[in-house]
Amino acid sequence: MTGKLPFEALSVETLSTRLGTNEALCAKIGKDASAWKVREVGDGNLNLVFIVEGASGGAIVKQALPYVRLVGDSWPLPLKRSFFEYHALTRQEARAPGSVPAIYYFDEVQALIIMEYLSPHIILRRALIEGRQLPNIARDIGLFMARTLFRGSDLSMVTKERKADLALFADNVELCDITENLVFSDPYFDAKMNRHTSPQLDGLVAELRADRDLKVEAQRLKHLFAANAETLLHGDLHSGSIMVTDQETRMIDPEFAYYGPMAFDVGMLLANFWMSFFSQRGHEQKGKRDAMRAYLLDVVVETWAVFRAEFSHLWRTERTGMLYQKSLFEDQGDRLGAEQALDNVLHQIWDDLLGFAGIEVHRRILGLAHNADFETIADEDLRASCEAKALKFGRHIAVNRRQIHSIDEVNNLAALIEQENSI
Ligand code: SR1
Ligand code: MG
Repeated sequence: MTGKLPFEALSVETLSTRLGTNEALCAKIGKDASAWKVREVGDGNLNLVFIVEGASGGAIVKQALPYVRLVGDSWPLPLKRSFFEYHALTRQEARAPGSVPAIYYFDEVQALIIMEYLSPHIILRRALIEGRQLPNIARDIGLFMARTLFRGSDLSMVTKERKADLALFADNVELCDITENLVFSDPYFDAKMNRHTSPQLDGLVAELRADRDLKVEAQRLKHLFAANAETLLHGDLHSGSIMVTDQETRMIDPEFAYYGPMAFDVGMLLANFWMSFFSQRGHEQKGKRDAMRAYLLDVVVETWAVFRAEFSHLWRTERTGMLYQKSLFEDQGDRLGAEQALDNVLHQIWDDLLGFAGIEVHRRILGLAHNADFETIADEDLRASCEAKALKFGRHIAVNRRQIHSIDEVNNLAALIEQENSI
């Protein structure tokens, strides 16, 4: 396959013929394409994902489609998202080495990336639904977020390079548009593609849509997302974008990468741990999930602690960008001034992340793109009860974020709401 042929979607049947002479793929899995085994395993909302295995190994071939897979060709989506994913992965690897799959090949016209086959990794969301406690995720994800968010910002980068990169990613318009609508607006009105567990949640949904403070907060966050080009975000950092083994953690799928506020990635990620927490009741039939719930709250605490510690470490050792320059602080013997500024920056991230987390919870229950944590709860009454608790939690942390001063407070609130009989 050369970059000169027009785009054509791959299939299980055509992949070996079309990529059989691809040097990068042959070098990785073996030259005899007739012996390759190909499976399509994409379970995300947008793309084709193939596992290709040959005599000497395996690889992932990921290809964008010219439309949203979840909805079909009535919703066209440009192939260039593959270009942004490729460039985001290369930056993430440079800023947080070992945290993303290795890239073997990229073809912009075919919108395909050939990358490392992570095995025996599984999607983190699936592991959490199964009730698996993974010992390293908080450390690994906390480090990933601190390193990518700090090193992709004006705290670290040469400003000319950052502005050039900002211009490059500014063209990821259509994927931003998905986030801007699906996350920040659609859940709060009767948007066409919305769905929720009905009729159980109808009353609560009407209440949320009539909640002026909540809608104002959601729009403040949308404003922040659209206007605060602070750093290169992963842009879709949920538990379906992370692959794990008991020991290893890798972030995948950064096709939504865009320059936005640091708190967006952190808030979205933590929201997914809290949603997993509220969904555990629905997966309890094979045994109690008390330990799993406690584990998830610990993961939240540790992720935030690791993020803060690493961010602070980078602030003290790698603050080479044009923001809070050392000439204003340390170079004048004012280390305390630098610490005060660090405290302000972390405080701002904290403040905003609770808002982003709250609305991420809402959109996964009220919008188009739901998550398997709740969707795999077959009993609809039980599912609705888990979702209702999560919705209430999401509203509280989004609207009252200024009155919440620690992660323990948030976890205590989650634990209290979770124990309520029914909502
Ligand atoms: C139409 S795309 C819906 C969602 O899937 C992706 O994973 C993003 O989370 C997006 O919001
Ligand atoms: Mg994805």
